[in-house]
Amino acid sequence: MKTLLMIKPDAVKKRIIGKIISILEENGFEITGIKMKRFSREEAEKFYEVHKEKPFFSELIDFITSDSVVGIRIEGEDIVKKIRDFIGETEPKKAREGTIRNLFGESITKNVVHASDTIENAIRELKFFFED
Ligand code: 3AN
Repeated sequence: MKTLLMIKPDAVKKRIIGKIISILEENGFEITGIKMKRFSREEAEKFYEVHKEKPFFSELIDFITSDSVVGIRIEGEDIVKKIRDFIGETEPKKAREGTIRNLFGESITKNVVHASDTIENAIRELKFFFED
């Protein structure tokens, strides 16, 4: 099974890409792909299309296109759920201690990383970064 963890622009600006990758490796996660890119507005709107009716949608698109992002493919058993648990809750203040969002997140928008929430979304989201 595969999932996508995406490092967001706030983390790229803070120069903690390496730190996040180290934390994943130190915790035994198997990284099988890494790609940095900058989303166009159109692509970002497609990536986050499930949120298009939400009041925060334009803020989310402005933020995610404000700098590059890094797509990380991680493989393993039950990996979608394991990575979701590992990043912590959307709101960093509520995220469990030691999770990536708890350690580095500033706000509900600037929350460092995204991770696919279902197997179907993982397949869909990985295509924004990787061909196979
Ligand atoms: P998660 O990334 O934990 O699955 P979702 O799917 O609820 O969270 O939200 C998608 C993204 O939209 C989040 N990563 C977050 O940055 C942003 N977001 C969610 N809720 C809000 C909100 N109330 N205000 C601003 N941005 C939000």
